[in-house]
Amino acid sequence: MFDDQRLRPIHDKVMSGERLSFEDGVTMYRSPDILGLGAMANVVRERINGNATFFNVNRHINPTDVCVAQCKLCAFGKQVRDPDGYTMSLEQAWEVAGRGWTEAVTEFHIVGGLHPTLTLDWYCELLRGLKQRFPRVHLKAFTMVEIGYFATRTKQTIRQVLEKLKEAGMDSLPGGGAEIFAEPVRRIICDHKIDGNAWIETAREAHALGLHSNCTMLYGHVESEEDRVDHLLRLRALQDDTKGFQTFIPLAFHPANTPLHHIPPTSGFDDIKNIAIARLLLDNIPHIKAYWIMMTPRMAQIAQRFGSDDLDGTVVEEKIYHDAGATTSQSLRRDELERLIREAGREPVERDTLYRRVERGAVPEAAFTILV
Ligand code: V47
Repeated sequence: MFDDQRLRPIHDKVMSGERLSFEDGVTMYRSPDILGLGAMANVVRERINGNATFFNVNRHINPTDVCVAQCKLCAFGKQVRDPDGYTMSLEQAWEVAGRGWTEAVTEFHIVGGLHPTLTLDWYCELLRGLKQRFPRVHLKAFTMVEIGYFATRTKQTIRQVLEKLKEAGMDSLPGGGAEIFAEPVRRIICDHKIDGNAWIETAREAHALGLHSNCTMLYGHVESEEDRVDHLLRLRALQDDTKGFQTFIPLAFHPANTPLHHIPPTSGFDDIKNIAIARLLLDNIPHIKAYWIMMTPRMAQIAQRFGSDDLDGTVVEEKIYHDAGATTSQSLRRDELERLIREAGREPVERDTLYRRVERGAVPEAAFTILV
């Protein structure tokens, strides 16, 4: 089964359910045996999620791309005085949310730049207005980085900010902004962002308030294999404490239009390896998402046999990856997602943000039921 004999002891551990170590992680990243890694990851994926591949019907909303952080990894954030930058009014954001309301969206995914003047009250009002207009839609809003920024700007604690946003309608948090926790790497790719410890501690606070979140890792820039494993194991350690992460999403760095444009894009080989290794190391996080916008639908489909059990959703409008040169479409219909999943031999399962099954009626665009 293995081209690379170094994977044998890892295989024995995986089969007996033993936790993998830091050294195992580095060995896997250094191994070219993508089929061996994929076979092991597939065993774990089927153990946890059977034959299901999950997707959801969601819409992204990015209220502003104006950002004081100016991370080198990013092509989305615009400087305060950049004429190309935009900031929606509350009415515009609510209007955008309703655009293309043909698939009975179950989730709004809301993230934006670190804006210099928008207030926490403005963000609370944004959420309240969305809940008023779309009461059944789950609001997955604001990365740990945005939460940290709101706290600094308003001189409140992380907990106070989270409580206010939760009260206004925030249901959970997306996984962005984690990048790579190792400080020397962070100094190069995102030096003005909160540090790795602050990201972890903000997630801990959110989980303690009963808010679930996702988590991510940005790979394929200046990080080492050790940095990747360190990042994954720090996520795993937090999950041991809180059980608050729902899904992990490995994110391939897209260099176009960023100050790091000289870095070559990741290969399909590395993208698939990251899915498989995440599935093997993150034994306590239930889902591994192959974000089709980032990987392309073709690779996200292949990933369903290499450890992933989720494709993300319909998305509708995507800016962060498309500003950085993504050539994927901006949206997929429900039936297109289902076809990709079926062709991979998996059972398509529409989920809500909390991974409860969603049932559609005779007119799927009109109504849905969340099965508890
Ligand atoms: O935090 C920014 C990354 C993230 C680039 O939680 C870039 O369900 C590659 O977190 N190249 C945002 N990546 C996306 C994200 C996400 C996406 C889908 C689902 C979920 C979820 C979360 O994208 C950022 C950053 O890590 N990013 N710029 C770039 N040039």
